[in-house]
Amino acid sequence: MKTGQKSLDTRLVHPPDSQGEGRLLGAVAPPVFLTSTFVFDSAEQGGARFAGQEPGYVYSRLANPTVGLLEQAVADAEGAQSGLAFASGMAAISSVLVQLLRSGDHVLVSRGVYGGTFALLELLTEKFGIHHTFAHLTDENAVLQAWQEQTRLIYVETPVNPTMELVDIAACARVAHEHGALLVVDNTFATPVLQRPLELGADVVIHSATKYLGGHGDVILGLAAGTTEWMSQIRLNALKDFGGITSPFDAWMVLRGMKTLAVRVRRHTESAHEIAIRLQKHPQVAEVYYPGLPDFPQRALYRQQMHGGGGMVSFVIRGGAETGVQFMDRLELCERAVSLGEVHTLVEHPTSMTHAGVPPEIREEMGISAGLIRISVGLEDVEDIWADLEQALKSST
Ligand code: LCS
Repeated sequence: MKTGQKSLDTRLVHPPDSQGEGRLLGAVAPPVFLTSTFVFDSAEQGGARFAGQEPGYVYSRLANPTVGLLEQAVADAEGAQSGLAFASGMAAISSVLVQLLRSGDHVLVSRGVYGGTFALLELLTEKFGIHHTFAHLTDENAVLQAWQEQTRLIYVETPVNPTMELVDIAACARVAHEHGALLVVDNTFATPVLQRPLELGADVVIHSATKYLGGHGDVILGLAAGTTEWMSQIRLNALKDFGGITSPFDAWMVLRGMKTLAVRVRRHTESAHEIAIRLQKHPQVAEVYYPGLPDFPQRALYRQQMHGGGGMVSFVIRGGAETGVQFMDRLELCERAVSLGEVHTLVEHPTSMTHAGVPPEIREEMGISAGLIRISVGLEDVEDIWADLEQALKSST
């Protein structure tokens, strides 16, 4: 937090509004500008706006006031100069990567990313000759060892989905910058409440706002934040021309979600921590992956870059995939569903669901075993969540 700046909790409730557009007629909640285009007072004015000689709206694929409020909100939450909103987390990731990379470049990737990101990286390799390799980027040496001559960008998730391994953000930023490269961090799992990648040296931060930022399981949206220079380039090229923009209504939903982000993330974290501790003691559970646990293998890194373990817990059930499927089918309160970071507790099986498209040998290298179950701990009473998990674990012995 900068001196004199209000705390993140306060800023999430009162996000910046540089043009006063969120307070029209004194409305406490911002208007949803459901308009595709904007009228010019004169042809000359239209021409001046197209030429960038006069500020003002032109067309909602280029900019929209409601979407703009969300872009300001994410920039403020992440401590960035500017933000951008996209149709989905994948639209954000693909637009950022296409803008920052060119044919022949190499991308160094955390050992484990969301299945959709994995598929996108494969597509970039096959169609555009942008290569990538995965590595455990857990300290500076590991990053240096994995570095290649053509590496232009490091792309990481941390905690990694779904193994919860941490990537050393500051070390990645140092090595990338020493080589004139960039670091992009997908901060979906941790959120700016628990981790601030830009302050640790990252150049661009990305969110699937479908998850914690939206928070209620009712919207798909992606966000990016970074310097005004990078964000303007992405807006004027990848976002405008590929057209993966979000709707003003969806932007409004995420703006509303972000107001309660800090409170929700704290409660998600508290409950997930408790669930992780109880799972560790359960005889049906072989291993628990949760960064907030006192015996988490990367405890020092956790303390260095995170302010809480977050709401995601993964565990390995004894008996492999078959027991895992039985466990999932017996859940009564927790929902069998992919996605994460919302009010409902969601349970999924990465091998057959989110990471089914990742070849088995790579899945294995990523630490995704057949018995791995991922829980997105929701906002229900933790005792009710545990009672459901426990009864499902008991009957799957
Ligand atoms: N980044 C991360 C870390 C994700 O987990 C996801 C989606 C995305 C990006 C893509 O965002 P979207 O386009 O869906 O807004 N993760 C999902 C998951 O784990 N289950 O279902 C979707």
